[in-house]
Amino acid sequence: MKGYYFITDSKLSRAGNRSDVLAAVSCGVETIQYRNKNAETREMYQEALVLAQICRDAGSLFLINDRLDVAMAVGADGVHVGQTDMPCSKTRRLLGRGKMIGVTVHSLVEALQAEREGADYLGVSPIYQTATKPDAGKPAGIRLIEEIRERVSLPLIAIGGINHSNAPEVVQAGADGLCAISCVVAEDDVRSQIRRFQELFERV
Ligand code: 3NM
Repeated sequence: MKGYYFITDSKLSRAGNRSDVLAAVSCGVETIQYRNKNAETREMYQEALVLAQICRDAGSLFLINDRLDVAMAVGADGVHVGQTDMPCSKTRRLLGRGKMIGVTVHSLVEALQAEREGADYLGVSPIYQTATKPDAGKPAGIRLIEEIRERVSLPLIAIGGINHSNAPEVVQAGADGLCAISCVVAEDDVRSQIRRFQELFERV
């Protein structure tokens, strides 16, 4: 797992999740995560069905944030869980070996635990201050990426307050990939915002 990683945000999106996901897959984004903290289950299921098909057609991985049930119902490629969601070890038992599990970590201790519990990749967060997730907690800075990089060989996806000016230091610190939400989906041209991040990975 490498490069720009896309997460939906229907509250911040100008064009809507479907349009954003179409833009992301047209840029060749490897992993798309459907995250929706506000929808009822039925709405989430129906939207996930549509997005899963778009990703399948494009050959992108489709993951769902937190909702293992929705992921299983739509045949997603896996789930992404946080520290207050279903534990990674349990998620693995429910989901099986063939699916992908990402775990958000805020410290080296959490990273080592997620690795032991069978995570496929780690979301390292929050790197910088972000208004997109009000409960994200205190920014860890790029030192957390360096610290985890030294001890863990899983792919690391950095998230939280990342933009075009701070992204280079995030990659330099050892992140395999990064996610930036507000500075992509809240802009007019989602594709060109994504391309700018992808070009960064092509350079390094
Ligand atoms: N998770 P932006 S921060 C979805 O810290 C998410 O776990 C975070 O949005 C975490 O790129 C975040 O606009 C939002 O800062 C990131």
